[in-house]
Amino acid sequence: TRTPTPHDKFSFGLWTVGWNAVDPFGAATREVLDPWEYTAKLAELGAWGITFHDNDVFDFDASDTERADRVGKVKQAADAAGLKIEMVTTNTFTHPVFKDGGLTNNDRSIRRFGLRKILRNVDLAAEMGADVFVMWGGREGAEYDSSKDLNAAFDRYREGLDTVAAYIKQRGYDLRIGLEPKPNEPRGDIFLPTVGHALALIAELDNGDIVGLNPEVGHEQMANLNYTHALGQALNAGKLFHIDLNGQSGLKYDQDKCFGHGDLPSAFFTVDLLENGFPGGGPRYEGPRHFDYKPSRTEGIGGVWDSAKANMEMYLMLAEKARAFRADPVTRELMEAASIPELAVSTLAEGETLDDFLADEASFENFDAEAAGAREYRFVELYQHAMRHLIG
Ligand code: 3MF
Ligand code: MG
Ligand code: MG
Ligand code: MG
Repeated sequence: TRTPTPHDKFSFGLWTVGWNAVDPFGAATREVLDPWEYTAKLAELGAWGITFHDNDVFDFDASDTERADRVGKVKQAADAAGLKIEMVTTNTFTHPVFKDGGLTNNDRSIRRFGLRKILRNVDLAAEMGADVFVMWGGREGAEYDSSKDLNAAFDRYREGLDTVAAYIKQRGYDLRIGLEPKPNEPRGDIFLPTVGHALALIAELDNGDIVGLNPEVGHEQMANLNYTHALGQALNAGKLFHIDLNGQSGLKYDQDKCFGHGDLPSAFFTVDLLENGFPGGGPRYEGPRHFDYKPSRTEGIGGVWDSAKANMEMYLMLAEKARAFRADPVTRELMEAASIPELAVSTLAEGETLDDFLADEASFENFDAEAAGAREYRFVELYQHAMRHLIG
Protein backbone atom coordinates (compact mmCIF):
# COMPACT_ATOMS: atom_id res chain seq x y z
CA THR A 1 0.00 0.00 0.00
CA ARG A 2 1.08 3.53 -0.74
CA THR A 3 -0.60 5.26 2.17
CA PRO A 4 1.96 5.94 4.90
CA THR A 5 1.12 4.87 8.42
CA PRO A 6 3.11 5.18 11.68
CA HIS A 7 4.02 1.52 11.18
CA ASP A 8 6.29 2.65 8.31
CA LYS A 9 8.36 4.72 10.77
CA PHE A 10 8.70 7.77 8.54
CA SER A 11 10.18 10.80 10.20
CA PHE A 12 11.07 14.34 9.16
CA GLY A 13 13.51 16.95 10.37
CA LEU A 14 11.69 20.13 11.40
CA TRP A 15 14.33 22.00 9.37
CA THR A 16 13.13 20.24 6.18
CA VAL A 17 9.46 21.22 5.93
CA GLY A 18 10.38 24.29 7.99
CA TRP A 19 12.97 25.63 5.50
CA ASN A 20 12.09 29.14 4.29
CA ALA A 21 14.10 28.56 1.07
CA VAL A 22 16.92 31.04 1.65
CA ASP A 23 19.91 29.96 -0.41
CA PRO A 24 23.32 31.57 -1.03
CA PHE A 25 21.88 33.47 -4.01
CA GLY A 26 18.38 34.35 -2.95
CA ALA A 27 16.05 35.45 -0.22
CA ALA A 28 13.32 33.41 1.41
CA THR A 29 10.50 32.39 -0.91
CA ARG A 30 8.16 31.07 1.77
CA GLU A 31 6.76 32.07 5.10
CA VAL A 32 7.54 29.58 7.80
CA LEU A 33 5.33 28.37 10.60
CA ASP A 34 6.36 27.98 14.21
CA PRO A 35 8.08 24.61 14.71
CA TRP A 36 5.20 23.17 16.71
CA GLU A 37 2.81 24.00 13.86
CA TYR A 38 4.23 21.28 11.60
CA THR A 39 3.37 18.31 13.76
CA ALA A 40 -0.38 17.96 13.15
CA LYS A 41 0.03 18.00 9.38
CA LEU A 42 2.97 15.59 9.39
CA ALA A 43 0.97 13.18 11.54
CA GLU A 44 -2.04 13.58 9.25
CA LEU A 45 0.15 12.67 6.27
CA GLY A 46 1.19 9.46 8.03
CA ALA A 47 4.53 10.36 9.59
CA TRP A 48 5.63 8.58 12.76
CA GLY A 49 8.33 10.87 14.08
CA ILE A 50 10.11 14.20 13.98
CA THR A 51 13.66 15.36 14.63
CA PHE A 52 15.20 18.78 15.20
CA HIS A 53 18.30 20.84 15.90
CA ASP A 54 18.22 22.92 19.07
CA ASN A 55 18.10 26.10 16.99
CA ASP A 56 15.24 24.88 14.78
CA VAL A 57 13.16 25.37 17.92
CA PHE A 58 14.77 28.24 19.85
CA ASP A 59 17.28 30.92 18.92
CA PHE A 60 20.98 30.61 19.57
CA ASP A 61 20.73 33.32 22.25
CA ALA A 62 17.36 32.29 23.71
CA SER A 63 17.01 32.69 27.47
CA ASP A 64 16.49 29.59 29.60
CA THR A 65 12.80 30.37 30.02
CA GLU A 66 12.28 30.99 26.32
CA ARG A 67 14.15 27.77 25.52
CA ALA A 68 12.04 25.74 27.94
CA ASP A 69 8.84 27.33 26.70
CA ARG A 70 9.51 26.63 23.00
CA VAL A 71 10.82 23.11 23.59
CA GLY A 72 7.76 22.42 25.73
CA LYS A 73 5.48 23.56 22.91
CA VAL A 74 7.16 21.22 20.42
CA LYS A 75 7.02 18.28 22.84
CA GLN A 76 3.38 18.97 23.62
CA ALA A 77 2.48 19.26 19.94
CA ALA A 78 4.36 16.06 19.11
CA ASP A 79 2.62 14.20 21.93
CA ALA A 80 -0.76 15.54 20.87
CA ALA A 81 -0.14 14.44 17.28
CA GLY A 82 1.19 11.06 18.41
CA LEU A 83 4.63 11.74 16.89
CA LYS A 84 7.84 10.48 18.45
CA ILE A 85 10.80 12.85 18.76
CA GLU A 86 13.23 10.17 17.67
CA MET A 87 16.39 12.23 17.17
CA VAL A 88 17.73 15.55 18.40
CA THR A 89 20.87 17.26 17.09
CA THR A 90 22.89 20.40 17.75
CA ASN A 91 23.46 23.27 15.37
CA THR A 92 27.19 23.95 15.43
CA PHE A 93 27.25 25.48 11.97
CA THR A 94 25.04 28.60 11.66
CA HIS A 95 26.40 31.09 14.18
CA PRO A 96 29.61 32.95 13.17
CA VAL A 97 31.35 31.61 16.27
CA PHE A 98 31.44 28.21 14.50
CA LYS A 99 32.85 29.46 11.19
CA ASP A 100 36.00 27.37 11.81
CA GLY A 101 34.11 24.52 13.44
CA GLY A 102 33.00 23.54 16.93
CA LEU A 103 35.06 20.51 17.93
CA THR A 104 38.02 21.20 15.64
CA ASN A 105 38.12 25.01 15.73
CA ASN A 106 41.67 26.33 16.04
CA ASP A 107 40.42 28.51 18.92
CA ARG A 108 40.33 26.43 22.09
CA SER A 109 37.77 28.66 23.82
CA ILE A 110 35.37 28.07 20.92
CA ARG A 111 35.94 24.30 21.14
CA ARG A 112 35.04 24.41 24.83
CA PHE A 113 31.94 26.47 24.05
CA GLY A 114 30.94 24.13 21.18
CA LEU A 115 31.31 21.08 23.37
CA ARG A 116 29.19 22.67 26.11
CA LYS A 117 26.46 23.53 23.57
CA ILE A 118 26.49 19.90 22.43
CA LEU A 119 26.33 18.48 25.97
CA ARG A 120 23.39 20.74 26.75
CA ASN A 121 21.55 19.26 23.82
CA VAL A 122 22.41 15.72 24.84
CA ASP A 123 20.36 16.53 27.96
CA LEU A 124 17.60 17.88 25.73
CA ALA A 125 17.65 14.76 23.51
CA ALA A 126 17.30 12.53 26.57
CA GLU A 127 14.51 14.70 27.94
CA MET A 128 12.64 14.47 24.62
CA GLY A 129 12.92 10.67 24.67
CA ALA A 130 15.08 10.53 21.55
CA ASP A 131 17.00 7.33 20.74
CA VAL A 132 19.70 8.91 18.59
CA PHE A 133 21.82 12.03 18.87
CA VAL A 134 23.14 13.00 15.43
CA MET A 135 26.38 14.90 15.02
CA TRP A 136 26.93 16.48 11.63
CA GLY A 137 30.20 18.39 11.77
CA GLY A 138 29.43 20.61 8.81
CA ARG A 139 31.91 23.30 9.82
CA GLU A 140 34.62 20.88 10.93
CA GLY A 141 37.03 21.26 8.03
CA ALA A 142 38.85 23.82 5.94
CA GLU A 143 39.06 25.67 2.68
CA TYR A 144 42.83 26.15 2.86
CA ASP A 145 45.35 23.38 3.50
CA SER A 146 47.53 25.95 5.24
CA SER A 147 44.86 26.60 7.88
CA LYS A 148 44.97 23.42 9.95
CA ASP A 149 47.26 21.15 11.90
CA LEU A 150 45.51 18.05 10.60
CA ASN A 151 47.02 15.70 13.16
CA ALA A 152 45.80 17.92 15.98
CA ALA A 153 42.41 18.38 14.29
CA PHE A 154 41.76 14.62 14.32
CA ASP A 155 42.97 14.41 17.91
CA ARG A 156 40.51 17.14 18.86
CA TYR A 157 37.69 15.51 16.85
CA ARG A 158 38.25 12.23 18.72
CA GLU A 159 38.49 14.06 22.02
CA GLY A 160 35.24 15.88 21.38
CA LEU A 161 33.32 12.77 20.32
CA ASP A 162 34.67 10.73 23.21
CA THR A 163 33.67 13.46 25.64
CA VAL A 164 30.09 13.51 24.33
CA ALA A 165 29.87 9.71 24.43
CA ALA A 166 31.37 9.62 27.94
CA TYR A 167 28.82 12.19 29.08
CA ILE A 168 25.94 10.06 27.72
CA LYS A 169 27.27 7.07 29.65
CA GLN A 170 27.93 9.04 32.83
CA ARG A 171 24.35 10.36 32.84
CA GLY A 172 22.99 6.90 32.03
CA TYR A 173 21.07 8.12 28.98
CA ASP A 174 19.68 5.57 26.55
CA LEU A 175 21.13 7.43 23.57
CA ARG A 176 23.46 6.53 20.74
CA ILE A 177 25.44 8.99 18.63
CA GLY A 178 25.08 8.97 14.85
CA LEU A 179 27.90 10.70 12.97
CA GLU A 180 26.83 12.18 9.65
CA PRO A 181 29.60 12.24 7.05
CA LYS A 182 29.65 14.77 4.21
CA PRO A 183 32.53 15.55 1.85
CA ASN A 184 32.07 19.33 1.44
CA GLU A 185 29.57 22.19 1.73
CA PRO A 186 29.64 24.40 3.66
CA ARG A 187 33.41 23.84 4.18
CA GLY A 188 35.61 23.34 1.13
CA ASP A 189 36.59 20.02 2.68
CA ILE A 190 34.78 18.58 5.68
CA PHE A 191 36.50 16.15 8.08
CA LEU A 192 34.91 12.68 8.02
CA PRO A 193 33.91 13.06 4.36
CA THR A 194 32.44 9.57 3.95
CA VAL A 195 31.00 6.68 5.93
CA GLY A 196 34.32 4.87 5.65
CA HIS A 197 36.27 7.75 7.17
CA ALA A 198 33.81 7.94 10.06
CA LEU A 199 33.99 4.19 10.70
CA ALA A 200 37.76 4.41 10.92
CA LEU A 201 37.64 7.23 13.48
CA ILE A 202 34.91 5.52 15.54
CA ALA A 203 37.14 2.44 15.83
CA GLU A 204 39.73 4.61 17.59
CA LEU A 205 37.37 6.04 20.23
CA ASP A 206 37.37 4.91 23.86
CA ASN A 207 33.57 5.11 23.94
CA GLY A 208 33.00 4.07 20.34
CA ASP A 209 30.51 1.36 21.32
CA ILE A 210 27.72 3.97 21.40
CA VAL A 211 28.96 5.86 18.34
CA GLY A 212 27.72 4.89 14.88
CA LEU A 213 26.47 6.49 11.71
CA ASN A 214 23.72 8.57 10.15
CA PRO A 215 24.55 8.30 6.43
CA GLU A 216 22.76 10.64 4.00
CA VAL A 217 22.02 9.64 0.40
CA GLY A 218 23.18 12.91 -1.17
CA HIS A 219 26.30 13.19 0.97
CA GLU A 220 27.75 9.85 -0.16
CA GLN A 221 26.76 10.61 -3.75
CA MET A 222 28.50 14.02 -3.56
CA ALA A 223 31.66 11.96 -2.96
CA ASN A 224 30.79 9.88 -6.04
CA LEU A 225 30.12 6.88 -3.79
CA ASN A 226 27.41 4.26 -3.66
CA TYR A 227 24.92 4.94 -0.83
CA THR A 228 23.67 1.36 -0.64
CA HIS A 229 27.23 0.12 -0.24
CA ALA A 230 27.77 2.67 2.54
CA LEU A 231 24.68 1.35 4.33
CA GLY A 232 25.89 -2.19 3.73
CA GLN A 233 29.27 -1.63 5.33
CA ALA A 234 27.78 0.32 8.24
CA LEU A 235 25.26 -2.46 8.86
CA ASN A 236 27.95 -5.11 8.60
CA ALA A 237 29.95 -3.20 11.23
CA GLY A 238 26.88 -2.92 13.50
CA LYS A 239 27.02 0.86 13.13
CA LEU A 240 23.94 1.87 11.17
CA PHE A 241 22.12 3.87 13.86
CA HIS A 242 20.06 6.27 11.71
CA ILE A 243 19.60 7.36 8.07
CA ASP A 244 18.99 10.59 6.13
CA LEU A 245 17.04 9.79 2.96
CA ASN A 246 16.87 12.29 0.10
CA GLY A 247 17.68 12.69 -3.59
CA GLN A 248 20.80 13.91 -5.38
CA SER A 249 21.51 14.06 -9.12
CA GLY A 250 25.22 13.47 -9.50
CA LEU A 251 28.22 15.50 -8.42
CA LYS A 252 26.73 18.85 -7.54
CA TYR A 253 25.97 20.98 -4.51
CA ASP A 254 23.92 19.25 -1.80
CA GLN A 255 20.58 19.13 -3.59
CA ASP A 256 18.41 17.59 -0.88
CA LYS A 257 15.70 16.63 -3.34
CA CYS A 258 12.91 14.24 -2.43
CA PHE A 259 13.95 10.65 -1.89
CA GLY A 260 14.08 8.87 -5.26
CA HIS A 261 14.01 12.12 -7.24
CA GLY A 262 17.76 11.82 -7.86
CA ASP A 263 19.26 8.45 -8.75
CA LEU A 264 16.17 6.23 -8.92
CA PRO A 265 17.80 2.79 -9.45
CA SER A 266 20.11 3.53 -6.53
CA ALA A 267 17.10 4.45 -4.37
CA PHE A 268 15.47 1.16 -5.38
CA PHE A 269 18.44 -0.88 -4.14
CA THR A 270 18.63 1.20 -0.96
CA VAL A 271 15.01 0.37 -0.18
CA ASP A 272 15.59 -3.25 -1.21
CA LEU A 273 18.36 -3.47 1.41
CA LEU A 274 16.36 -1.65 4.09
CA GLU A 275 13.18 -3.65 3.53
CA ASN A 276 14.48 -7.06 2.51
CA GLY A 277 17.89 -7.16 4.15
CA PHE A 278 20.97 -8.83 2.72
CA PRO A 279 20.17 -11.83 0.49
CA GLY A 280 22.07 -14.16 2.82
CA GLY A 281 20.60 -12.71 6.03
CA GLY A 282 22.62 -10.66 8.51
CA PRO A 283 22.07 -7.41 10.40
CA ARG A 284 18.93 -5.46 9.57
CA TYR A 285 18.17 -1.76 9.94
CA GLU A 286 15.10 -1.34 12.16
CA GLY A 287 15.37 2.40 12.79
CA PRO A 288 13.38 5.33 11.46
CA ARG A 289 13.03 6.04 7.74
CA HIS A 290 14.12 9.62 8.22
CA PHE A 291 13.96 12.24 5.47
CA ASP A 292 16.47 15.09 5.31
CA TYR A 293 15.41 16.99 2.21
CA LYS A 294 14.51 20.52 1.20
CA PRO A 295 11.21 21.41 -0.43
CA SER A 296 12.41 23.26 -3.57
CA ARG A 297 12.50 27.02 -3.57
CA THR A 298 9.79 27.09 -6.24
CA GLU A 299 7.25 25.56 -3.84
CA GLY A 300 4.79 27.30 -1.61
CA ILE A 301 3.37 25.74 1.51
CA GLY A 302 1.22 23.45 -0.66
CA GLY A 303 4.39 22.27 -2.36
CA VAL A 304 6.01 21.70 1.03
CA TRP A 305 3.32 19.14 1.81
CA ASP A 306 3.40 17.72 -1.75
CA SER A 307 7.11 17.08 -1.29
CA ALA A 308 6.73 15.61 2.20
CA LYS A 309 4.18 13.19 0.77
CA ALA A 310 6.38 12.48 -2.26
CA ASN A 311 9.21 11.25 -0.01
CA MET A 312 6.97 8.73 1.71
CA GLU A 313 5.16 7.71 -1.47
CA MET A 314 8.48 7.13 -3.26
CA TYR A 315 9.67 4.95 -0.39
CA LEU A 316 6.47 2.91 -0.32
CA MET A 317 6.35 2.48 -4.11
CA LEU A 318 9.96 1.28 -4.09
CA ALA A 319 9.31 -1.01 -1.12
CA GLU A 320 6.42 -2.64 -2.95
CA LYS A 321 8.58 -3.22 -6.02
CA ALA A 322 11.56 -4.41 -4.01
CA ARG A 323 9.40 -6.99 -2.21
CA ALA A 324 8.01 -8.26 -5.52
CA PHE A 325 11.53 -8.41 -6.97
CA ARG A 326 12.81 -10.58 -4.12
CA ALA A 327 9.74 -12.82 -4.07
CA ASP A 328 9.91 -13.50 -7.80
CA PRO A 329 11.18 -17.07 -8.53
CA VAL A 330 13.02 -15.72 -11.57
CA THR A 331 15.01 -13.42 -9.28
CA ARG A 332 15.86 -16.35 -7.05
CA GLU A 333 17.01 -18.46 -9.99
CA LEU A 334 19.15 -15.63 -11.31
CA MET A 335 20.63 -15.03 -7.86
CA GLU A 336 21.38 -18.74 -7.60
CA ALA A 337 22.95 -18.74 -11.08
CA ALA A 338 25.08 -15.77 -10.02
CA SER A 339 26.23 -17.71 -6.91
CA ILE A 340 24.98 -14.90 -4.66
CA PRO A 341 23.95 -17.31 -1.86
CA GLU A 342 27.45 -18.81 -2.01
CA LEU A 343 28.99 -15.51 -0.91
CA ALA A 344 27.45 -16.12 2.51
CA VAL A 345 29.40 -19.37 2.88
CA SER A 346 32.72 -18.88 4.65
CA THR A 347 35.75 -19.31 2.42
CA LEU A 348 37.54 -21.61 4.83
CA ALA A 349 35.43 -24.53 6.03
CA GLU A 350 34.37 -24.61 9.64
CA GLY A 351 37.24 -26.01 11.71
CA GLU A 352 39.56 -26.04 8.69
CA THR A 353 43.06 -25.15 9.87
CA LEU A 354 45.54 -23.19 7.77
CA ASP A 355 47.48 -26.45 7.33
CA ASP A 356 44.35 -28.23 6.09
CA PHE A 357 43.76 -25.39 3.70
CA LEU A 358 47.32 -25.45 2.38
CA ALA A 359 47.07 -29.24 1.93
CA ASP A 360 43.84 -29.01 -0.07
CA GLU A 361 45.08 -29.55 -3.62
CA ALA A 362 41.61 -29.04 -5.08
CA SER A 363 41.73 -25.40 -4.05
CA PHE A 364 45.00 -24.64 -5.84
CA GLU A 365 47.22 -27.34 -7.38
CA ASN A 366 44.31 -29.03 -9.13
CA PHE A 367 42.10 -25.98 -9.49
CA ASP A 368 41.06 -25.35 -13.08
CA ALA A 369 41.34 -21.56 -13.25
CA GLU A 370 40.61 -21.60 -16.99
CA ALA A 371 37.29 -23.34 -16.45
CA ALA A 372 36.41 -21.14 -13.47
CA GLY A 373 37.41 -18.05 -15.43
CA ALA A 374 34.98 -19.07 -18.16
CA ARG A 375 31.95 -19.28 -15.90
CA GLU A 376 29.14 -16.79 -16.28
CA TYR A 377 27.34 -14.71 -13.66
CA ARG A 378 24.53 -13.10 -15.67
CA PHE A 379 24.62 -10.02 -13.46
CA VAL A 380 23.25 -7.99 -16.38
CA GLU A 381 20.14 -10.12 -16.65
CA LEU A 382 19.60 -10.00 -12.89
CA TYR A 383 19.85 -6.21 -12.92
CA GLN A 384 17.56 -6.03 -15.93
CA HIS A 385 15.10 -8.16 -14.02
CA ALA A 386 15.20 -5.66 -11.17
CA MET A 387 14.47 -2.93 -13.73
CA ARG A 388 11.49 -4.94 -15.01
CA HIS A 389 10.12 -4.84 -11.50
CA LEU A 390 11.02 -1.17 -11.08
CA ILE A 391 9.69 0.30 -14.31
CA GLY A 392 8.33 -2.59 -16.36
C1 3MF B 1 23.50 19.07 6.02
C2 3MF B 1 22.73 18.06 6.73
C3 3MF B 1 22.31 18.42 8.12
C4 3MF B 1 22.25 17.26 9.07
C5 3MF B 1 21.73 17.69 10.40
C6 3MF B 1 21.81 16.62 11.44
C7 3MF B 1 21.04 20.42 8.24
O1 3MF B 1 23.83 18.72 4.74
O2 3MF B 1 22.42 17.02 6.17
O3 3MF B 1 21.06 19.06 8.01
O4 3MF B 1 21.47 16.22 8.58
O5 3MF B 1 22.49 18.74 10.89
O6 3MF B 1 20.86 15.71 11.36
MG1 MG C 1 22.44 17.39 4.03
MG1 MG D 1 21.89 16.81 1.78
MG1 MG E 1 21.49 15.23 6.75
